[in-house]
Amino acid sequence: MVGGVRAVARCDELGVAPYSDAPDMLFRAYLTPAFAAAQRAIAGWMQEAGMQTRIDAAANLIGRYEGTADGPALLIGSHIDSVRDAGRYDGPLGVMLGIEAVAALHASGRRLPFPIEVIAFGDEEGSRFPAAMLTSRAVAGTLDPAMLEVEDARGLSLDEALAPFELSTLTFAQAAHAPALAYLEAHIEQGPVLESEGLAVGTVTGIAAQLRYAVMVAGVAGHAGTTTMPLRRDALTAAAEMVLAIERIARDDLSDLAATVGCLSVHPGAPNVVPGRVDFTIDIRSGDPIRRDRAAEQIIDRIADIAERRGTDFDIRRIHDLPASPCDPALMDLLDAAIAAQGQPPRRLVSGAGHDAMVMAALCPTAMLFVRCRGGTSHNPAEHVDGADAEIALQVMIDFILRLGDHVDA
Ligand code: HGY
Ligand code: MN
Ligand code: MN
Repeated sequence: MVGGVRAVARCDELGVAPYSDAPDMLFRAYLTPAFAAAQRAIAGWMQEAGMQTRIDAAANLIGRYEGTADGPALLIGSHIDSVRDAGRYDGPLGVMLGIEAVAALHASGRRLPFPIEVIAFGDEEGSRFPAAMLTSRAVAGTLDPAMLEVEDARGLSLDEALAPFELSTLTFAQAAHAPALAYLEAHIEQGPVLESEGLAVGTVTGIAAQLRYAVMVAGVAGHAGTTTMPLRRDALTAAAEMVLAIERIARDDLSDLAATVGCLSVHPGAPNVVPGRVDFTIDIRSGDPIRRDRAAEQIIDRIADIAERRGTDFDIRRIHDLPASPCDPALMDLLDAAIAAQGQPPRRLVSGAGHDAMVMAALCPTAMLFVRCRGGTSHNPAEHVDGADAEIALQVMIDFILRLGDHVDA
C-alpha cells in the first residue's frame, strides 16, 4: 500500500470503536478513553516509522525522528480530537501524512540536518471544554492559565480529565516547545475550491480570524397553559430572534464574514413550560479582523436590543479569540515548488477553518498544505478524501522536507 493510501486507511480505522466514544458515530473528544486508545495506536505507527514517542504535559502525542544535527526541529502536525458526528479526516489525515513522510525517509535511510517531530494535538476542536486549541497553545507557549479552569458538559474539570493521564493543569504549560524551525500542517480543505478547479492540493496563504461567544438569555419560566401570551418573558423566543439577527448581519455583509450559532440549549426543556433560560454559542470569522470585530459589535448591540424589547436579561462572554494568521511567505514558496515538482499546478488559497497552525505561528514560521475533499464537505460523517490525492500530498510533503533540508544546509 502506498503511504498516502495507508494514511487514509488509518484515518478510517480510527473512525470507529474503540477510537470513537460514541457507538453510532465518530466522536473522539480530548482525554476520553477513545482518545487514549487512538494515541496508543498512533504511537505504534510512529514507532514503526522510526520515531521515538512521548506524551507531553498537555497530553499531545509527539513522535521524534532524529536528524544529523540537533538544532530546532521541523514540526509536522494536526489534531486527533473531533467534532461530534465527525468525518474521519479532519485532523487525523495531517498526523497520518506526517507519519508517512517520516516512514518514507526512514525506509530510505535518510536523515535531515534537523530533527522532525510529528505532533498529534489533543484539543483543537474545543468539542469537550469551552475553549479550543488548548494543546497547541501550550506547545506554542501562548496559553493563558485562566483557560485551564474549564469544565466539560458533565461538570468534570480539565484537571480531573487529565488525572487518568497522570497529568495536571499545574504542569500543563510545561508542554511549551523549544524554538522550532517550522511547522507544517496538511489538512483537508473543508471547502470546495480545489475540487471545483480539478486540483488535488493547494498552498494555504493564511487562516481567518475567529471569535466565539457564550450567550445566556434569562427569561421567566412559567406554565404553558396559564401564562398569557402578553405576560410571557420567553427566553427561547428571544433567543430565536437573536439567532436570526446574527444570521442577517453576516448575510448582509456580502464578504467572507461568517457567523454561526452551533449550540443552543433550552431550560428547563419541558413541553409544558415556557422556557426560562437559553444558552447558545456564536462563532464569528473573517479573513479581515476589523470586519470580524465590527460584526461582533453589531451582533452584541442587536442582542441587547432584542433582550430589552422582550423583557429578558442576557449575559455574553467571549470564550475564544484568535487573530488571523498568515503563513510564512518563504515556506509558501517552498510548498509551491514542491507541488510543481509533483506535476501539479500550484494554487494558493485562504483557510476559513481554524487549524493548530494559527496558534503555532507564535512559535515558528508555518506552512499549510490543503488536500481536496469531496464536495468540500467537512464536520460531517460524509467527509471523503481520495487515497490518490493523499498520495500526492505525501509526495509534496516529502519534497518540501528535502527542500527545507537543502535550505538549512546551504
Ligand atoms: O472550527 C474550526 O474551524 C476547526 O475545524 N477547528
Ligand atoms: Mn474541524
Ligand atoms: Mn481540523
